[in-house]
Amino acid sequence: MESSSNCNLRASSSESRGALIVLEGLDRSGKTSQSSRLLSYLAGLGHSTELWRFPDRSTSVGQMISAYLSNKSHLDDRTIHLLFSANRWEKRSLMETQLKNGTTLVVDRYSYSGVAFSSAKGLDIEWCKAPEVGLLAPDIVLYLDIPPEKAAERGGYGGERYEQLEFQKKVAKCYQALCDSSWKVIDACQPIEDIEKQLQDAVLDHVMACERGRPLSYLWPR
Ligand code: Z5A
Ligand code: MG
Repeated sequence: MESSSNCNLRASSSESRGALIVLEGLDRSGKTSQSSRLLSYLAGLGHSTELWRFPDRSTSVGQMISAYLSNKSHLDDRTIHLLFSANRWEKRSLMETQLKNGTTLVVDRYSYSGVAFSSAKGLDIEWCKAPEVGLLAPDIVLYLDIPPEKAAERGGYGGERYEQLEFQKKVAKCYQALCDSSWKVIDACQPIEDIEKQLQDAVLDHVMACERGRPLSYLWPR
């Protein structure tokens, strides 16, 4: 019995898969720009790769989130938190399918945005993490680190709800509380091309390890 379950473990841990790569950071830290560049880089090396982003505004849950972010609707803080989480859960099984098919996913914002933005409003961090438990854990989190004042200087802070300097300062502190060994922190004040190169260097080992059969893991890793 024991030896057969060990065999199963070995079998499942040697299945090749794609890597789950997440980009996180404050508004205007460069996540979307760098996600596209990373996608092109990995695709150019011949890896099957897709670009994902959260919130995914194309779903009905995503449309409720979009209306909230653009101040067209008002929702209680816990309600919107759970909608952001639901928006990830509705994509979870597709995410697993794609990874198991060998596709690497470059994901622009994930559960860390969910927890950082909601806990910045004063919600308990453990309460914020709870609905994320069981989602797939990233193989690496690329955190684009920028002082909130510098991010604000990049312009483009427009109508969306969280695009305010004082709030972004609180979010930055909340992100710090989430940083663990799966994170690679990159100075996001550098030139775009320098950051791009550092991200490329950071992901390759993970992509290869996943191709060699690193098992999937789940939030939140200990
Ligand atoms: N949110 C949440 O509350 N809970 C959740 O669970 C999730 C999200 C998933 C959605 O934002 C909002 O939802 C977000 C968090 C919250 N609210 N806030 N704040 P979004 O992801 O849709 O936001 P966005 O419109 O994509 O903006 P962004 O993410 O803030 O920007 P970015 O992607 O990090 O930056 P960028 O678009 O790549 O670059 C911004 C500008 O800076 C642009 O002009 C670039 O050319 C420039 N840039 C980029 N890099 C550099 C460097 N290195 N130097 C100089 N200039 C640069
Ligand atoms: Mg973006």
